[in-house]
Amino acid sequence: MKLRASYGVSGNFSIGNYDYYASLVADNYVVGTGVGSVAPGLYPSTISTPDLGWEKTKMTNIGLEFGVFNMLRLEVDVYNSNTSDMLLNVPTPYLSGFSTALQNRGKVNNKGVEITLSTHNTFGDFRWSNNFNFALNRNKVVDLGDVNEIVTVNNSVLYFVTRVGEPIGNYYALVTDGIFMNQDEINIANDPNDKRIATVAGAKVGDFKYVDQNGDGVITDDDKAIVGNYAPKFTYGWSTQMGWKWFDLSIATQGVYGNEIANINRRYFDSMEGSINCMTDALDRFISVDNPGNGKTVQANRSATGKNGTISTWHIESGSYFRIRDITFGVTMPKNWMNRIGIDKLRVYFTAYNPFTFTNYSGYNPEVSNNSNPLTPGVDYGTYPVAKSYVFGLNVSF
Ligand SMILES: [Ca+2]
Repeated sequence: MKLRASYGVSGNFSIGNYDYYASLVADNYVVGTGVGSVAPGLYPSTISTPDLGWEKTKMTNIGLEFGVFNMLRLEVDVYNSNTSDMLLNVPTPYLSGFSTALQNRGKVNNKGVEITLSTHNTFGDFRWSNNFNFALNRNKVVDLGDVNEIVTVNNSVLYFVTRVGEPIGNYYALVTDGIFMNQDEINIANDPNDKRIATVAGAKVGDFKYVDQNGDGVITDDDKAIVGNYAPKFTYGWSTQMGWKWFDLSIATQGVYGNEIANINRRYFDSMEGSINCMTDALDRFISVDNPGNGKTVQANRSATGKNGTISTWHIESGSYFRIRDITFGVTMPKNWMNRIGIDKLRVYFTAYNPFTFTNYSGYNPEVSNNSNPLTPGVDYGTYPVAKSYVFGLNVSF
């Protein structure tokens, strides 16, 4: 058994080279009178940040290692880290001529646990080893300089908020509250003296109702709330290797639990506007007062009314999954048989890569494309599916 502890300061300089300079991009400009003439010119494409520096992370780590002969080994690491001068692409006022600027801004705390357990056992002819890993991380924004929150927009429709006291990069959207089931509900919503149901401008029976976060009786942009984050509650993995006489089998798996994905593909697949093919969610849609579907899915409408087209919890999904990365089954021919035909070793194997993924996520792949901007993670706007592949192989040595 071994106990270790460490403390250190590290820098992250994932600033591109010369990012503090304003860079110029070639463009044409019209000069002269009348229609003028086109002259080649340059315009600044990024804002200059002359005092841009490294991120600094101070990390404390305590680790425990525990082993029982060669059969079992357990490692537990607990860490607490504080990053200051974070490198963030922060939105800037449009009158500066730029939408974002790379700045050193704020402090964030990360704490977490990493556990690995490995076992190696032999029972007669049977060999078996396992590897388990588990990791949990929590991040929390401690300070953002002179503001309390940074709101960032992605693809012009999806909002994120990074707020002091919360994790980095939360989805920031309206929260749906079922649908308007009948005209009475619409009338209540449109009555300014009746706050039981908040007004959704232009909404008809069969459209979304929303939670009125600020209680003013009207659904507006101010009713956006934190509705999820791409950072998982924990990640885990298990791999195993087994061997018995001539046979070997190995399996590697991996999982993520407790995160959310902003599946903004649903703006098209699940809009019920019929501009492209819909998901099977359309089967549960509101059809009429007597046939309201599951009460959560809006009516089909060639052009959405109310706020059906606005990003809301309708577009946010659980991103938890468990994936079998690969399975390999092999057979090694008995040596004495092979030697008779002049072969030293012959192994036949079959491998399946990514054969199974268990998830409720409706998109192609819950490992969605990550933007380079840490303030806007977890956006699925057409993530490529992972390929399944099956390989038959033969290892021969003479
Ligand atoms: Ca409101």
